[in-house]
Amino acid sequence: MSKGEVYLHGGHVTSWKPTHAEEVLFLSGHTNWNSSKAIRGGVPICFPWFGPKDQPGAPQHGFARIREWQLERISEEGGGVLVEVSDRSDEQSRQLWPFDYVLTHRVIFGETLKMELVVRNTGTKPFVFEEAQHSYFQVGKVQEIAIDGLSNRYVLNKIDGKTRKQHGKITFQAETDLVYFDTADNIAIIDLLLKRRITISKTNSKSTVIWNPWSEKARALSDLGDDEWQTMVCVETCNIRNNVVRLAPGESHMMGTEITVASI
Ligand code: TA6
Repeated sequence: MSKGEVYLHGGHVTSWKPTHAEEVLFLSGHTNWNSSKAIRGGVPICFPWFGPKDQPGAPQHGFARIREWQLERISEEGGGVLVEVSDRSDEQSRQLWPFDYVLTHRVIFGETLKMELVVRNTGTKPFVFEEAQHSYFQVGKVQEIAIDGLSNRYVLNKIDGKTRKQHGKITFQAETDLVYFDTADNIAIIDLLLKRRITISKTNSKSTVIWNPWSEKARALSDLGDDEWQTMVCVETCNIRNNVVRLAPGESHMMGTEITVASI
């Protein structure tokens, strides 16, 4: 049987272990289990913006990952277990973002991990938002993995601010913070040390972020162990920057990620 975990804090998936397989997601042993902080690892939900926002009191990556969500449903679905959680706008969210919404995260833990994030505009004004399933994956050693599926895409390197075209697979030799645009294809993490290939299949997601903080930045993060950066990589299903989403009143949008693991 597969196993998984989801927290109401942030509607956040922290673990998924398919039958006879090791944990697929990375979760920091130094996470701040504090209601005002995001969990470090698993799948933080970034909404309604991604990254920093130039507004007093606006948290990095939006507020969804530090709010308390509601449990809507737990049921069996297609041989797996569906857990559905939701977050809706209130006075506190409207102080930071003056719109009405319902966010639903539908997670199916089975032999694949399927996550659907649905944003619904429940107000009377149209809005524009960014979103991410900021997934952290457990890897053998980040210096020895390769990521396939983003070749020929335009990529913004947030470290030097330059945009270029990706040629071939991505490998890691230093701090990496890359935003790929117009990416619809499957992405694979090829991990020769753990002898597995993790495939990430996205729905209605046009951007993908690849992140590893490397040693210096990891030391500056109080909720990440000094060496933990070596066994994690983020491959994030997003709609950000040029790929923001617009919703008229009454409309909704679903962005999804399905993760599969195979031995190599
Ligand atoms: O997704 C990459 C990123 O935006 C990086 O720039 C990096 O700072 C990371 O997210 C983690 O952000 P956090 O707020 O969770 O520390």
